[in-house]
Amino acid sequence: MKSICFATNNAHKLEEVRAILAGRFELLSLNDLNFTTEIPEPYETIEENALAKAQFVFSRLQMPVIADDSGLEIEVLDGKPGVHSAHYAGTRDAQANIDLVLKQMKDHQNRQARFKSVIAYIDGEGKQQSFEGTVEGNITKVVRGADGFGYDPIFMPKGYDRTFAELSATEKNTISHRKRALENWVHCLNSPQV
Ligand code: ITT
Repeated sequence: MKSICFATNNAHKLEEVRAILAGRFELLSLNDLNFTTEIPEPYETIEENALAKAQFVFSRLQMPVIADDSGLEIEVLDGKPGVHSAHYAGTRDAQANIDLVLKQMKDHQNRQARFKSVIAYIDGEGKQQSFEGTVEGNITKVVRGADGFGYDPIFMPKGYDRTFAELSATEKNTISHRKRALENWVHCLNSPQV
């Protein structure tokens, strides 16, 4: 089975991606590879940061790498928190981030939002590609559910009456932005090269 490093320090992402890719790759975490250097995310777009994370790790480990950069884009907030999702309220505190979003959304009827994930892949030879996945939904007025991570308790995917935090991990991993981006990547890997 092909070994690939997943360049993330987010244990929830690691768990989700391991479940989504189960049986297809041996996914090595930064921890498995004793990689402890902090990975910079200097850019103002999700696309650029995904690639930057993969490049940073590839340049040091010289092995196939994937990285995920992701975020929640809310229509009436002009796409915020977006690339700043992880630290939106100033720290990595998920509850503080949620509280800030709910406060900013207090007077808005339009609750449309989407999660976006970009998976950057660098193969063993250094060839780079990126794959996007999105899931549309709405921001709830109150927090609902305890599973998942980040903004899951306030994101209700279109067609569901439960938030991501009320869905089982299997249900979330069937429809999520991360699943869709990974699916695009795997599809490309399996397609004959021209
Ligand atoms: P790594 O960079 O180490 O992968 P990170 O958490 O810093 O981990 P990002 O910079 O990509 O990752 O920030 C993504 C943030 O967007 C994440 O911390 C959550 O706040 C939010 N987010 C992304 N995907 C999410 C999901 O599936 N459910 C809930 N929140 C999510």
